Amino acid sequence: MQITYQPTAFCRLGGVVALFFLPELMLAQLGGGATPACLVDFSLQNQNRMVFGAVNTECPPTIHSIPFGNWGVDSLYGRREDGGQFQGWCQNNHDPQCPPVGDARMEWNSCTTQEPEFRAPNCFYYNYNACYWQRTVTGGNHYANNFIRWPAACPFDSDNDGLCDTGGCLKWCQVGLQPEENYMELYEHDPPFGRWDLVARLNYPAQIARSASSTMRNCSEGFSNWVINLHNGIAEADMRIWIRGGQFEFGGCSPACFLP
Ligand SMILES: [Ca+2]
Ligand SMILES: [Ca+2]
Repeated sequence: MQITYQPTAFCRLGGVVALFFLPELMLAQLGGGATPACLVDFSLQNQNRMVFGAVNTECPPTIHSIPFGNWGVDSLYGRREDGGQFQGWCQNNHDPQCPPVGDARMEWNSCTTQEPEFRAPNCFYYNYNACYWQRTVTGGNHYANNFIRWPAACPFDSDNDGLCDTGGCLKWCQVGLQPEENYMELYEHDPPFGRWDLVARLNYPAQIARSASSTMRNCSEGFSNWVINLHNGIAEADMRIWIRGGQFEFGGCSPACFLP
């Protein structure tokens, strides 16, 4: 069976958008019920995390860790976790004001305006900008690990020299996010009950990552640029897309050409 793909039919897949090109795909041969595709693995990362506005998710009356909390991230491709998705600066191993809620937690003061006791300036509860702001003390965090499966054409010999030159992963080693898709929602975690309180939403402009090199079989590593969120008066961080790799899934393809 021969099918001609219409690019507009799959340029949007699960919220991912191909921003830079809409390739004229070659005729694809399908068989065996499987579909050829380029599977791209990626992560979303943040860095330079900073908090300077009103956050009141861990204030009295509460029974656990006033005023500190560990934060997780919801995004289009990842769900919040009580781990290291948006690390702060206060670590229970080293900083006595942080509650003992787990070795890896790097927490944030999460009661910044409601209670006079925890307001800035206070060098016990703020570690940056003359003890008015908070800034992370660690580097890049991953807040989503996911993959996208692009429908792709079978490898094809367009000039009849016996070598495949079109199709496969060649044009699909990329992951893009439109502005409405590119956000981090920060949540503060309450350990004993597994409850989460919304801290802030960080919105970002469009971003795209492309592999440094693409072949019909594989995608190499690649990164988008770092970009900072639109100002929200509460928190900020840079984000980027990291393509970890990718590979072509042959589906029903049996290319009648040599695949380098
Ligand atoms: Ca809380
Ligand atoms: Ca060829």
